[in-house]
Amino acid sequence: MKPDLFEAPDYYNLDDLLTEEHKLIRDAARAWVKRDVSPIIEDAAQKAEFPKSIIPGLAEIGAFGPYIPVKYGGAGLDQISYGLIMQEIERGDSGVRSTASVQSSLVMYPIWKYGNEAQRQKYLPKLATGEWMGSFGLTEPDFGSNPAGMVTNFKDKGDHYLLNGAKLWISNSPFCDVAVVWAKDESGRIHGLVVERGMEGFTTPETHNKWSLRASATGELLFQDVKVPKENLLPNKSGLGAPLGCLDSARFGIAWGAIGAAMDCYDTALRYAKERIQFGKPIAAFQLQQKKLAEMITEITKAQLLAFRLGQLKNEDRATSAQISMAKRNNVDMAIKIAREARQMLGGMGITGEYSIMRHMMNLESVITYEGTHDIHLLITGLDITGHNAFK
Ligand code: TGC
Ligand code: FAD
Repeated sequence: MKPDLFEAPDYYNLDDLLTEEHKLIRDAARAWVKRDVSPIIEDAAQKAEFPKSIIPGLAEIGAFGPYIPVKYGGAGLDQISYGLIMQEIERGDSGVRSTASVQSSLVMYPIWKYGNEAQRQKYLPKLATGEWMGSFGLTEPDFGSNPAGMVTNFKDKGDHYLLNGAKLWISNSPFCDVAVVWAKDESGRIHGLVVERGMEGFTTPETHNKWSLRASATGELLFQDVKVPKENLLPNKSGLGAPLGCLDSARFGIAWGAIGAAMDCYDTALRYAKERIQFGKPIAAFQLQQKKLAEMITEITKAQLLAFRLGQLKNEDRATSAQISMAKRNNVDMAIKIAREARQMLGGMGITGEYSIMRHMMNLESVITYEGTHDIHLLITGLDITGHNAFK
């Protein structure tokens, strides 16, 4: 892979809106990605391996629980800092950002928000350092966009719960130490349970043959009569709103992360276009290529503004789920379109692993599907503005 020469576009001087702390956090994450992710990520993706060696680095830049209070091992930062960290990590690779999103928003967040003090003390500090890695089990083979239909369930057996079922498409599952699993009780109400590796009947087979997020490990969570101690149930929230609340936090991070992938594609294509000579001129001098680049920077700038404003609203605890959906949907769509255009600008070189663009493009096919598909987020906006539910 070519050396990482990334220069971040900031067409509307958005840095002026950031605090010094935001910039320090962002720049530290950016430098870490350049130093520790870029040199190894193409190889990891080609081999379809999650590069576990980067776990301590992710913890060091605050990517595990950026907004979780310091007393639980988190970084105690605001939501814009969280977004900036996700942006920089996904600039490197969406799969690496996935690992951080899951750990922070889908594992640490529910334990922090819905867990009791003993659960927070037990799990959060180890998750913050990466000593323990987590996964989040909501999706099932027959229930993806419609998680309310889940069939994974647990029965009260007096001194423990007995858990049965299967989760599919679970990021980090093959190596997770703990899994936050959503399952129905005997009355059909959804609860979160923390399942630990080593519990009898709990297995995590890996899903192979992915053309997307190849540097992220994806798998199943299988439960066959797993005895889960009663103290592992998250007591402070139940119902579908509990897992959906976690998704709000992760979708927010993705809205920022996708900007990183888009920035990397744009920056790579711009540099290439200035250097690549055809018909005696740099291809950057042709109108057709300028149209692509001009539209890319326009869309990136719009996405940055959307994410920044959403970050302000989230800091004030005023961001609605529908606002988060709009940003996730828009920004991932923006990134995937930029990746496709940027790939073409590199001609044949664009399909090789010498450049990051094709990897971003393939990764974004997952990002546009997980955490609510492109269609689902449109329907969330539709419901929000019309009051009519078009899901069912
Ligand atoms: P609905 O009747 O609308 O809602 C049920 C209850 O949930 C509440 N609620 C929310 N609460 C918090 N945040 C949200 N975003 C919420 N959306 C809804 C709602 O108020 C209600 O509460 P209550 O108290 O009245 O019961 O539910 P529905 O069954 O009609 O479904 C709505 C729909 C389709 C929007 C929802 O099911 C959905 O978002 N589906 C998409 C599923 C999804 O996103 N799955 C993601 C799995 S995790 C993942 O992909 C991780 S990828 C990780 C990575 O690698 O980065
Ligand atoms: P389906 O729900 O079957 O959807 C298929 C198609 O139908 C889509 O185009 C969808 O938009 C459309 N559709 C569905 N319902 C409607 C409707 N009402 N109206 C119109 N169109 C509709 N899940 C987890 O729980 N944890 C994870 O860590 C996790 N990580 C993932 C990692 C990867 C790499 C991938 C690919 C997925 C991951 N997921 C995870 C699962 C992800 O959230 C689901 O794939 C996603 O929610 C869609 O579900 P599905 O794949 O079953 O598609």
